[in-house]
Amino acid sequence: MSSNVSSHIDPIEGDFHLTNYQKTHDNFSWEDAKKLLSYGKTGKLNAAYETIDRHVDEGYGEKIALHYVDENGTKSLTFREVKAETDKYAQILKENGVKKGDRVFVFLPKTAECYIAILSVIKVGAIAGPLFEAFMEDAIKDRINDCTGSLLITDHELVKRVPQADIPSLETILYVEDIAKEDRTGNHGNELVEWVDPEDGLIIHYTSGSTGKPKGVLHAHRSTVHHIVTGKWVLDIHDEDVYWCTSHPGWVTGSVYGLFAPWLNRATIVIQGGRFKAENWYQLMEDLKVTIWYSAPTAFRMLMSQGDLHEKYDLSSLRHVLSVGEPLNPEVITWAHKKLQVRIHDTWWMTETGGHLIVNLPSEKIKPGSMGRAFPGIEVGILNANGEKLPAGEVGQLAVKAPWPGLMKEIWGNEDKFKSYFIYEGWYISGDLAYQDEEGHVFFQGRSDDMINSAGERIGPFEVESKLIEHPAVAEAGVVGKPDEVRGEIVKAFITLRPGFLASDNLKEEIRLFVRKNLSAHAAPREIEIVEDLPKTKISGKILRRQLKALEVEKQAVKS
Ligand code: 6R9
Repeated sequence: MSSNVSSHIDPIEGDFHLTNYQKTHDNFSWEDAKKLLSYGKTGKLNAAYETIDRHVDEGYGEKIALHYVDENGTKSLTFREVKAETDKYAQILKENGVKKGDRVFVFLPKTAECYIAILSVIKVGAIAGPLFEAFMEDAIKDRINDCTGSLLITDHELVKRVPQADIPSLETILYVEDIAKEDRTGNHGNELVEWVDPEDGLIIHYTSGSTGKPKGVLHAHRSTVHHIVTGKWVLDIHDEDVYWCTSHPGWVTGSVYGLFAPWLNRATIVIQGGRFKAENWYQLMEDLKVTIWYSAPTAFRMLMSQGDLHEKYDLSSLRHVLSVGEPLNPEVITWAHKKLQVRIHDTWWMTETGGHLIVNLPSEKIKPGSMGRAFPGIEVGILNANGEKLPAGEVGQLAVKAPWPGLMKEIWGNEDKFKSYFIYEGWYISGDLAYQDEEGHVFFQGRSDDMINSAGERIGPFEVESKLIEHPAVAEAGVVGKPDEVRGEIVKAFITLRPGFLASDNLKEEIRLFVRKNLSAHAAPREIEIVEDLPKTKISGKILRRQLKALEVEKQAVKS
């Protein structure tokens, strides 16, 4: 298959203001990063130490580490204060018997405590399992059960969604409200730090594929090297920066580029609670003088739909903007360039890759429609079905030469799944389809499986289908991503009804709320269509999601 898609918009030249900045990072390699960390000195490291405590030891304790913003205003903490808090949490974890390698989950809204809790788990050598704040009972149960989590840090509100009786491994629940009341000073030097090997477990993120329940992608402490280097080169972090990543640490973007990468580079980060609201976002950037901003196409499209709202705000502090998670429309890049006077730098990576692999470096030209080029030291290949490299312009499987420092360590308890990413000798297969042009720019063309990407969030159709058929009215379900202007895709469910149930809007709404209540808001179908039959394969009777999806795409083509 040859591509006929090429960008109809002229490239935007590199930002030479940024080039000067970037010069200071040139030649900073994976090896140089190791030398900055205790890794290079002792062979051991601890990502929590490197992220926060190291800066205190190096004399930056009084620098602001975070601004936490909510409806009550802004609260700021220095690196010394964040260290003291993680020490306090770490002490409590140890008193509760947490040991190296234990899985400890954190289920909190986007607050300073959420970041502190994650770091404290890592500090004592345990594996952090951050959970997205919108998860409901089944999503939480499945994840903690899968890797037998023994302890959970949450609050008195969210705990109502934790079905404790169904999670036998969960021995202890700690509440941030109670920890806050404990009066202990947290200046502990380094004695709470568990020094670990680069291959030891750091964090586990659950992510969806097209079949089965979400998989636990386990990352190792060695990823720190990937985080610090891409934080410098791609995020372009410098000491004076105020950095804002809008993602919750329950998603890999929120942990790697919301917490690790900026703090490894000693940035002041912004943590904002609450949902998307254009006015609040612009106001926050003006008030805190945000200089680097990492968000997602859906958010940019929502801002773009607000017309000239941005004119009411002073956004002149912004110097570097990045995007991730879903295709970034050329129109959005042009809008931001004209109206906000910034270039949006797309980045491509996945939960499994642990860090950026395809990027638009600040000093290079951007081709709207392309995700960028391979990060220095990374080899990208577009492969055919035999695992052979295709020439420029041909669409194939987007693959990356393995390994690299941030690559996942394993899929929890599922070696077959892990191996399925490496079916061609030496390559990691992403599941995305793409082509590369003569200059190496990579153009995303879709997924090769049925995974849904709604507003940058990965949703596995199987998980939603399984939940749908738990509803008494639903006989069978096929779930697909329906193209959508703002969200990229929305979750659309085709269902057949059990005998005795009549199709109605009320029933559809009830079924939608059933998924929302038991699984999560983002996975609940925005559209449900009741059909007589679902298309199936003749031999095995599998539901043909591809056919359902083709129908949706056709319907939309007719409309437009
Ligand atoms: C970090 C993250 C990974 C999937 C990936 C691809 C899609 C990510 C993209 C993009 C187009 C980009 N994706 N970045 N699609 N342009 N710049 O998103 O991880 O949640 O695991 O999703 O997201 O399909 O395979 P994750």
